[in-house]
Amino acid sequence: MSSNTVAELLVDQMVEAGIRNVYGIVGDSANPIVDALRRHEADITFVHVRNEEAGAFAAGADAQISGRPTAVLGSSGPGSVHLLNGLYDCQRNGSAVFAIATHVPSAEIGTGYFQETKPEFIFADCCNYVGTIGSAQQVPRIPELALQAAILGRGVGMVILPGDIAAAKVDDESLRHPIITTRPVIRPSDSDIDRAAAMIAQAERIVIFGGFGTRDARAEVLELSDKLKAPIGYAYRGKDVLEADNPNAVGMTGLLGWGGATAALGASDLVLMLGTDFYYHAFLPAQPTIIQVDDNASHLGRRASVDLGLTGDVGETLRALLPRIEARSDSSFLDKILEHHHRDVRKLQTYVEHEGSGDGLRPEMVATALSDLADDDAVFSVDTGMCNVWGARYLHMKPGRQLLGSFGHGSMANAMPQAIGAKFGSPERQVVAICGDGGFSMLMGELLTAAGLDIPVKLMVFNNSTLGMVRAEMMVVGYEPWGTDVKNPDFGALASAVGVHGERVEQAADIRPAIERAFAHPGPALIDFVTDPRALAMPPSTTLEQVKGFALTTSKLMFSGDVAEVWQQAKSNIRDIRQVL
Ligand SMILES: Cc1ncc(C[n+]2csc(CCOP(=O)(O)OP(=O)(O)O)c2C)c(N)n1
Repeated sequence: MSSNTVAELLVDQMVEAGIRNVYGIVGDSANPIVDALRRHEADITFVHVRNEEAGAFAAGADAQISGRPTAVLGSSGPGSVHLLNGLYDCQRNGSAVFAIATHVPSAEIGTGYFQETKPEFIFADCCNYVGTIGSAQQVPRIPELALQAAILGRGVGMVILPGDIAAAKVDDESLRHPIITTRPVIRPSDSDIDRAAAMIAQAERIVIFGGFGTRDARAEVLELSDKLKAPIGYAYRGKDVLEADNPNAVGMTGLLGWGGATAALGASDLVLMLGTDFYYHAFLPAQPTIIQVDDNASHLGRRASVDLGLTGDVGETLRALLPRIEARSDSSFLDKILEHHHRDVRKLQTYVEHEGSGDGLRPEMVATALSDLADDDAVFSVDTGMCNVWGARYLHMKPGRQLLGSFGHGSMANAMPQAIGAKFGSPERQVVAICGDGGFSMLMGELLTAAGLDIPVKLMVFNNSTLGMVRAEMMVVGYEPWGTDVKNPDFGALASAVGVHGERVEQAADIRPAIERAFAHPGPALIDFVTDPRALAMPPSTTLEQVKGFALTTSKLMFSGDVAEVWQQAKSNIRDIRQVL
């Protein structure tokens, strides 16, 4: 008979797996686990958040920044249901997160007991593995499986644990084994690598398009680009890897796209998709030959009509491929795309250099100032919404900088809790959250987490008093914007009231000094930037349908008598409009 309870052994296994931080909220059924965590305080930190959803966002960010698995804890019923949205984010971002959902007493399961839910069903779709611990005899095996599913499967591994079983003694630890945390090296066969080399030799205008899977292969991707004289475009999750210090970087394509990437893809005859599961296949051209490399075979060919799909780590694959490729001297395609790229980048400077004639600060100016003033190895998190656009276009990546977002799940409210998790994951680095006002207010309780635990995150709220991205989406397809206004307080004053350094900025001249003060402040800080709600982000290429949609919306507004709104919209974006015309 072991001397451990299920809860004690579980926490022991978490420590052994390398988990240092557990995010969550206590609850009756979780008490045995919380008590075990208390006794392991030297090895593992319990981060008491204000909403379990935020805990899950934070855990995912911590895992991504630290490279270690992390954990979340939600108690029976509502406590674990709150985890759901954040766990989806972790799963879609491939973050190794061990989730503990405690459950109603085992004897009551199936009776519709107080707080009873069916966690196996609720979480089935957002976890690599969900294991219910129905008796102490299933420990240590079920936690082992869940931990390994999180770490080896890069996603969420969950255990469901009734409170009474958490407190029960473990009978037999004989099946305990060291948690397996090492992933295999995956590389395509030599014959497939030869095929790829032959296809590359045939092509004239080659473009590399990379994503998160290039993370450990930056040097190899840059070497390939240099050898082939191929421009490098990237998905959002590849931006912090491939933009930094890369003379051949040509930006992003897709809805948030900027720079020369869209033009490069359109003009290419061969695309090398490296470690990317880029969703928006409409932006991947149909005409070129496509070679895709991904260590997850299920990603191959699911977004584009791929001519050759190679299952392999990007680094391993390129190390095998590079010696089989001849270096090229003709850089005319690359030069043309780079010229296009630099022209587009100059266009993006319009509202960095000009204040704009609308109401409020230009978000482009604020984002550029943040990029200029942040540390060389800062971590940024960007909220879903227009902040995604400002982050994509105006945060300049340097080697060592990292970018977090809800890039797979696309949830609002991710930036502040991800910043909290990033700070625990890498306490010595500066962490800057770029928040929408809608996103920030959705999980605003986490301001109290930052204040109460003195977590020195820098929260930058782009307060445009509207759900701006949806407002823009409505206008693009011809709807009158409706249901998008948000009545906000002075978030700077609100931050000050809870003990966080807070400021509100309304004048362009105050942007940089306020950021400098927030960055210099030793504790958490928030700046409420009052930005122009009508600031539009022109897509990389404006389609006729989009122009028609805008024209339709503005004419509807005209006919409904809202001429002032039409005038404001035009005034806010007059410099962009001139460039399109
Ligand atoms: C949880 C959640 N609810 C709704 C949406 C749909 N949505 C996407 S962006 C957005 C608006 C975001 O507004 P805000 O945070 O104010 O940022 P802005 O776009 O104005 O910069 C909405 C409602 C979502 N993605 N996630």
